Amino acid sequence: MFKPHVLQMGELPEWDETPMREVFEVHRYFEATDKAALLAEIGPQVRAIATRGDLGASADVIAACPALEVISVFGVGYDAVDLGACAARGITVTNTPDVLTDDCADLALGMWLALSRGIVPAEAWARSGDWAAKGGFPLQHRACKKRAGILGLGRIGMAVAERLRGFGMQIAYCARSPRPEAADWQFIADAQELAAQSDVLFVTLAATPQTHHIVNSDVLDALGADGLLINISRAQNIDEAALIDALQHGRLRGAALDVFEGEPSLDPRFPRLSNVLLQPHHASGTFETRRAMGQLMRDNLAAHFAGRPLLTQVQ
Ligand code: 8YV
Repeated sequence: MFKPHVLQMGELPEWDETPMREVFEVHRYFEATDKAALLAEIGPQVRAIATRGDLGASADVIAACPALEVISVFGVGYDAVDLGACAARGITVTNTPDVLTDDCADLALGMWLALSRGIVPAEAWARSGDWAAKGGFPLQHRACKKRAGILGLGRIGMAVAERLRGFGMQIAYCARSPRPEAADWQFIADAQELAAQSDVLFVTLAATPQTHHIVNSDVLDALGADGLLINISRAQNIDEAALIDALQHGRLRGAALDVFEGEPSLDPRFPRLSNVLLQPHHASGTFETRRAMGQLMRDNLAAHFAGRPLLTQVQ
C-alpha cells in the first residue's frame, strides 16, 4: 500500500503512533541525532507533519519539506508553527480544540485552589510529621467569593469562568471585544485594568505575537501583593523575569504555572520560590483528552489525504 510520508516532531502516545504507522511512512524527527541529515534525506518526500502544541514546526523544518501539504497539531495551541511560512506556501494547519477544554479548565481551578489554600505544602506538613511536631498548618487565604479576572475568553477561558461561577466569584474578562455569551461578566478591554480589578488572574489566552509578554511588570503590579496569577496558556504571554522578580520581592502573593519559557527546563529560581505552584505542562494530560486529541490529529490527516473537509482547520 502506498503510504504518504509524515514527519513526526515529538513522541506521541503509542495508541496514536501504531495506527499512524499503519497508514503513513513515519519519520521520527525527535529521535534523529543528526536532524539536518534526516531532513536532507527525507524532507523532499514529506507531505505532512504531525506535531505537538509545544513543539510546532519551525520555518527551517517547513522549508526543508518542499512537498509539505498539511501540519496536524496535537494540541489546541499552534503558536509554535510558523504560520507565515505555511501561508506563503498554502500549507494547511489543523489543531485539536474543544476536546481538551474541560481538562484544561479543571487543572486551572485545581491550581488556583491548591495555590490559594497551600494544599501542596499542607500535604508535606501532614506527611512529614510537622503537624504533630509543630501544630496546625499556618492559616491561608480564602479562595472563593473573590474577584477573578480571565485574560482571554476563548473556549478554555469560558470553561474556567463557568466553573468559577460555582465558587461565587465575581468575574471579569479581557478579550478583543465583549462576548455576547458572557453578558453576566464584566468586560474590561485592558489587561492592566483587569488585573487591577482582580484578586486572581487566570491567563487563558492563545499566544500570538500581539500577546507576547502581555502580562508584564505593570500588569503584575496592578494585580498586586495580594494577587494570584494562574497560567495555563503559554509562557510567552508572561514576562517571566518580571514575574520572578515580583514573586521574590512579595509584590505578588503567588503564581501557579503549567507552562515555562524553555520548558521542560525551568528557570532555576522557580523551584527555590515557596510562593509558586509548578506544573509540568499537563493541563490536557488525561487519558480521555489525550486519546481524543490523538484521534482528532489523525482524523485531520486522514481527511486531508482522502480529500475530505478537514475537521478543525486553523488556516
Ligand atoms: C499539550 C498544549 O500538552 O493544547 C496545547 O496547545 O500545549 C497541550 O495540550 C501538548 O500539545 C502536548 O504536548
